Amino acid sequence: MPVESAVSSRLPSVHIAPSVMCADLCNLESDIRELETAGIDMLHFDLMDAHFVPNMPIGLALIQQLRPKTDCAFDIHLMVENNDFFVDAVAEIGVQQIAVHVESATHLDRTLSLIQAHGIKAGAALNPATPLSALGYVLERLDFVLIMTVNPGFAGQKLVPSTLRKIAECRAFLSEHGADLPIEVDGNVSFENIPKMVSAGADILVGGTSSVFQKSGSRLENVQRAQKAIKLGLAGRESF
Ligand code: S6P
Ligand code: MG
Repeated sequence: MPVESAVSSRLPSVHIAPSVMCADLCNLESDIRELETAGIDMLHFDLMDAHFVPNMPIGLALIQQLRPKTDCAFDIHLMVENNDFFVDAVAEIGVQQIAVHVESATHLDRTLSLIQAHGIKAGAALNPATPLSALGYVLERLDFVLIMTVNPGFAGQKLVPSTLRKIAECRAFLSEHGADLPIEVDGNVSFENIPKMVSAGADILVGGTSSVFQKSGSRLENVQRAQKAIKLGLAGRESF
């Protein structure tokens, strides 16, 4: 049975969402300005609690202080145990989408409903080893899917190889269920990996140390290079 609420909710183009934890946190405002000049309209925030994942790079205060300084959409990736606390906290700040890990959510359907009750897009995030079947009974609640292409917790990791076919299988799984949802991919979204990820069906690319924040180029040069890689990927979509 098609999931009517989800039909045609896919984004018209591929978006790059720079990962704020990879930015220069001492000069964050100037980093954001440079990204905006490059055409970026979405920022990815990794909220970790040092329990679900062993790290805690940025917190709520940073998101709150940044909110009035940019019109970019705020894309929140929760890697925490107490999901509902963080959902309420970031909703209060004003964010546009929130992804919750299926591995940490005890009551996944309830947490997705809570996100949507705040008028925010709700996504389910999957660790590399988590099967797509985990999405089966929450499809009606989803506005997007977040496929982790590294194990969550840290920037600068190597792609988990099976995740490339997982993106393609996720696209097929969603189509089979009539759920044409955007797929976000996160982890080692490098200039080399972007064409493969986009060909496989990725719509939102989290840009970290392997693309947007790569040291060899300016933010602007890196975004332009990523956009070229996206074009290659879109051309290759036909082959999937
Ligand atoms: C990792 C986190 C990510 C990273 C991003 C870093 O747990 O969810 O959003 O910030 O993956 O990108 P890169 O290119 O360094 O892997
Ligand atoms: Mg992330």
